[in-house]
Amino acid sequence: MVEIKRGTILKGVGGWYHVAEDRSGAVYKCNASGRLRLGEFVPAAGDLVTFEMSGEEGYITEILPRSNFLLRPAIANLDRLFILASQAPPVTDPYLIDKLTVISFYNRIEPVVVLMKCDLHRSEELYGAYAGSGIKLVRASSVSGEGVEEVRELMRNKTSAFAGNSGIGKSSLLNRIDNSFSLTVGDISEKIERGRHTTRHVELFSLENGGFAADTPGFSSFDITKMCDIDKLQLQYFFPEIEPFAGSCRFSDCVHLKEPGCAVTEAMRSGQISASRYESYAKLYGELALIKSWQN
Ligand SMILES: Nc1nc2c(ncn2[C@@H]2O[C@H](COP(=O)(O)OP(=O)(O)OP(=O)(O)O)[C@@H](O)[C@H]2O)c(=O)[nH]1
Ligand SMILES: [Mg+2]
Ligand SMILES: [Zn+2]
Repeated sequence: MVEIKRGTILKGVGGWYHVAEDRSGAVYKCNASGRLRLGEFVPAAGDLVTFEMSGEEGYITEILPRSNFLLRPAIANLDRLFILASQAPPVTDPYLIDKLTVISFYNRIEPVVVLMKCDLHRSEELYGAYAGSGIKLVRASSVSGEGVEEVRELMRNKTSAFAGNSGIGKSSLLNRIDNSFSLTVGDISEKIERGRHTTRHVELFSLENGGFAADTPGFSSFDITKMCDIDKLQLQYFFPEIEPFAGSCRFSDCVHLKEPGCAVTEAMRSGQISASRYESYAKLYGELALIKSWQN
């Protein structure tokens, strides 16, 4: 009888998939039936699959139900999204961080904001914006080692992805976290090469402490377009620090922009909600309202 194995897809290359078996961690090269590849669910990195071996090669028989799926980069079943940001160059626009935190919550992925290059800049403003937000926040440096252990612990037995603008330090941090990584750091030629290709394949690495992680391209190519699926009226629930105030507004249909008696804008004025986070909420609300008015 053929033994059915279970594993996680690490990457897809030219119709082949590298699958790490759950029990042994061994990686097998597998192909997928046309039914799977042409079906609704094209296998992607992060997919949990069942497979059978025929000689040296494997054959994916089933993709197990996904807890979530991001299209760009194509990655399934993420537990955590590490959003790297800094006030040291390249300085991060908080609006980009906030778009990614919303996408994370919407997809039931836990975001973690990592303030990078803390050896150069403590990023006080960003720290202030996220410290009371209900979003996990870590200060880190791949030079001093600050925060490395904390990030490593957050990754244990989880599937994680790292996002952040080019040069923020994603590859440097992953290299320090786990010996499975030997990613190129600050390599100009690699960046030029990457610029020519709009799609870049995602690769998950097995972590020594259990779990998987992927380095991903910058914010620009992230799944921001998928924002359109989010209903502007739901947006408030994807800001953990706004939600608790949302029920206390004078009007039950308050969207916390210009309404009188709004508990959210009041909390912002009294410093309980950061002004930068509130601004992102208002800006995103405006963008979502615009998308919907085009579609209707
Ligand atoms: N001072 C300081 N420099 C850092 C830190 N992390 C990374 N760097 C430097 O920042 C530059 C970019 O780091 P990378 O790790 O290549 O950045 P990346 O986010 O992977 O960039 P892309 O691969 O282009 O998306 C390199 O010169 C690193 O040495 C840090 O914590 N502190
Ligand atoms: Mg990199
Ligand atoms: Zn309100």
